Amino acid sequence: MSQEEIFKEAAESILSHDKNKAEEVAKRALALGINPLDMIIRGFREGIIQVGDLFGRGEIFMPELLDAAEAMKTANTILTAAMPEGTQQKRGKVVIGTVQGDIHDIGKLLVVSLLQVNGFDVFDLGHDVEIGKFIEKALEVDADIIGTSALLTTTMPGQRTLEEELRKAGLKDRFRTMVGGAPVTQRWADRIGADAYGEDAAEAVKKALELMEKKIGQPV
Ligand code: B1M
Repeated sequence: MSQEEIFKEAAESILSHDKNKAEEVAKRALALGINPLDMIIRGFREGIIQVGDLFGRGEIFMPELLDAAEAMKTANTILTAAMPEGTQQKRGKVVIGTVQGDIHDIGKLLVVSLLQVNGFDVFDLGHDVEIGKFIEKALEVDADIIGTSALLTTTMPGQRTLEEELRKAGLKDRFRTMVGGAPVTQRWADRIGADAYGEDAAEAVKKALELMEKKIGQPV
């Protein structure tokens, strides 16, 4: 079986919101030696995007969306657990979460895994996180970066609130901020004054490394 065929099977397992199938395909891909990240990005993610489009067009409803998300999370868990351990050298501390009012966490979990694999210490606050909690945790662990994920246009303003709260508390220079999530753009990041925007998990790692390099003035 070719990689393309197994990617297609992965997407189909999400489209048919079949958790058992998603689990079986994820495990089979690992047994075949397929890169777990490729499997998520080129396989399962394609399925969840199509599910989102069907939901947006009113062709499927909440129960199907929930089941598809569950199948996606099952595959994600299996595949991210199979990613290589992070490097010994710690590259920085990141506090991350999905903003208040927003329970989407599949993409954020992917960002967390990739940051960990790339040597970051990650403090994941979960989803539906009050803005104050990001600052509280960042102070507690002396974080370098605060990352926020927003999947809804209605919750994106939480990312702006974080910038405002950091400025009000005189902490804007102490922590770098990174924003991401499907409706988030570089333009939005610039508009609210975030230090970086990550389009996907791989870019989130690249931007986090750049922020650390700027902070310490040398490659990390
Ligand atoms: Co919801 N949902 N959902 N949903 N859902 C969307 C986002 C939507 C676009 C679907 C649609 O209508 N077409 C739409 C939003 C519309 C809008 O705001 N304009 C929507 C809606 C409306 C809703 C509800 C309001 C539905 C309702 O109740 N009527 C409701 C809201 C609940 C809430 O949050 N309060 C809701 C609920 C749900 C489920 C619970 C069923 C489920 C989430 C389950 C979970 O996450 N545990 C769900 C899902 C699965 C989706 C879609 C289909 C898929 C999201 C996903 O997992 N994508 C989504 C459609 C879509 O996005 N096309 C949709 C895959 C994931 C790998 O990608 O999350 O984009 P993504 O993450 C990427 C990048 O964005 C980036 O890297 C990740 C990895 O590459 N990234 C970062 C993310 N965070 C980052 C942070 C960074 C950097 C990069 O730095 C810090």
